[in-house]
Amino acid sequence: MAGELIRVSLGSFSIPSPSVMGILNVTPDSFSDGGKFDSIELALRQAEKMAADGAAIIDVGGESTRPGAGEVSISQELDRVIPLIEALHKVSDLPISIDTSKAEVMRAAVAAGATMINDVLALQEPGALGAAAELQVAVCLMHMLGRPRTMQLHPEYADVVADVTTFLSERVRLCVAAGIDRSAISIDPGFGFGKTATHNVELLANLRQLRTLGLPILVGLSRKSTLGEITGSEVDMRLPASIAAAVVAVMNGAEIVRAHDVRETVDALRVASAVLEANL
Ligand code: 7PM
Repeated sequence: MAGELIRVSLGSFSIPSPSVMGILNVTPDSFSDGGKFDSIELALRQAEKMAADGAAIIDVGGESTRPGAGEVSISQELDRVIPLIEALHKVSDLPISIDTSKAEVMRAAVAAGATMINDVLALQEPGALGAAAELQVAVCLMHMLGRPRTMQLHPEYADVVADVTTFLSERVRLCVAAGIDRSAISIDPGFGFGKTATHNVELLANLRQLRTLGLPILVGLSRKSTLGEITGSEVDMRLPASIAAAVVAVMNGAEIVRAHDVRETVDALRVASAVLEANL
């Protein structure tokens, strides 16, 4: 039956494939800030629940990448995520990923216990590539067309699947040239980041093309607006659509699924995993 037959190794850790990366946001809008201690306690409790529910990685993010969002200062981002990573590292053995594009946040997060950098800008910010190479941790390189403030205005591609594959292939080449171990790199097509619903569906349908890079594929589809466009459901009613998308992604070759609803996603991926393993 569904075991954990397949594993994927990323930098210093290895996880079953498929696995769920649990989303732990520490932005002011995600927790009503009744003081720092309260928000850390709340986030820790949420992380413990995600671990119990079967998450393989906890992704800590303090920078809103919401379309149209403003920028977060370095000190704000450090204040939000570093105390939480320190606390989390003390109580949990799960790999901790830091969702950031800033070199200083990467350094501080790894010093606090993070072993993965999840960068929606694929290490293109000043100093980020060098920091990741020095830190020698796992990285996830994501594709984005444009920048959060404007990326959804009128995204256009010659061929979205080919364009995303070419971009990621080039970023992987630059990362390896900068000294990052190829075995530490995962790639992500960046659903919703400078893409229409049609682009996102085309990417999901053709995810296998990304496998030509020979690297683990991570996807984030949880509650995204494309799922709202397809189903007509508001963001808090998109769990069934998110699960369907996660299962399709895994059947099409994704090994890591970034999700808000860990227990439900883990359960769904057990079914996908059993089917995939039947063909081994
Ligand atoms: C508002 C809009 C808030 C969008 C948050 C988001 C991804 C990610 C995010 C992803 C990887 C969300 C996004 N999405 N990192 N960070 N892949 N690697 O829906 O798709 O969580 S933020």
